[in-house]
Amino acid sequence: MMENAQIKPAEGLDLYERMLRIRLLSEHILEVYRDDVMETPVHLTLGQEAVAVGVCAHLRDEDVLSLGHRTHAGALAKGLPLKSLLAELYGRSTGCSGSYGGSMHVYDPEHGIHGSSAIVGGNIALGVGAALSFKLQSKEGVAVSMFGDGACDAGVFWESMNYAALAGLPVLFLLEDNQLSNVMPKSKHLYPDPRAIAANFMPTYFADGTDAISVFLSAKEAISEIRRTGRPAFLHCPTKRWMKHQGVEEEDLPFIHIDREKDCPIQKLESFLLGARMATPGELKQVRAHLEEELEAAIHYARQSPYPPVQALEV
Ligand SMILES: Cc1ncc(C[n+]2csc(CCOP(=O)(O)OP(=O)(O)O)c2C)c(N)n1
Ligand SMILES: [Mg+2]
Repeated sequence: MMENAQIKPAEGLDLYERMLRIRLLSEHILEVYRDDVMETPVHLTLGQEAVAVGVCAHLRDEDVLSLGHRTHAGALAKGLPLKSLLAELYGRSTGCSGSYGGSMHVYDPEHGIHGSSAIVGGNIALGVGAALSFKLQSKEGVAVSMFGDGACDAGVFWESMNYAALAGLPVLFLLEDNQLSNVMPKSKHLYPDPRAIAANFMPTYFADGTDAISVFLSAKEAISEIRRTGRPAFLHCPTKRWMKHQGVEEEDLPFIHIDREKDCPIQKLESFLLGARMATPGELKQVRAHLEEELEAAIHYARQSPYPPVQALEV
């Protein structure tokens, strides 16, 4: 896939920047989380950055992204400012949800994030609702429901695809398939192949979820088809979860095999951009330096921000 990629250098660099921003945030969380400065459960997206970034590259601010419990990659890729997410993780009133949401409940309507849901599968229907709203208001817009393989076990997955297909709604069903539902492998929790089932309702697409270019190209096709027809589509992206389901410990399930070099979406993109002479090592270094500065500023902003006042708890 990578060799023949039809992608412009600026698009490639943009994917790189967005993925690295997410990665640096994860690394910061790994550094400080054990000090209890972030009193929120965190579901890290280490190793999974390419899925959100490859899809969101084709979305506009007014398009909607409906997220579940694993929010960081999607939220940042869609445009939630880093400092706003970081302040939320630090429990400060300047956070994107005013400190009341934490990692699983992010909110940024300006960038098409109307909340996220920790009810596994629940957010699939919320994305369909956003697509219905676009249709009823004759607004251009695409909604993306991003969910995991675990969510495919839930009835709402089927109900949402059924209604979206029946009503003809502009929604992308984005399956970020890390092949785990908490500690349970997909083979133990999901009988059918979700893409084969989705094919009864809508066109389906596939991408290697550890490869940003693969996701970018498949998402481009899927989203342009949705914009053209106003109808739903399904995109399946197998990927790998590097960490335990929740928290800052590395995955240690005996049946999971991660090669942090081969499976790293950022390293893959780096090699591609350099190999195709779409970027120089200096340019990639510059991107990293700029992101490190941005992160430092965001950490400072978050730590300087006030906790919400006690009065805010009064109804
Ligand atoms: C309705 C519901 N059932 C169970 C849970 C507990 N739970 C939280 S995350 C999770 C696993 C979800 O797996 P998946 O949808 O594949 O997402 P991933 O964590 O892999 O990104 C479960 C079972 C929940 N939050 N909501
Ligand atoms: Mg999963």
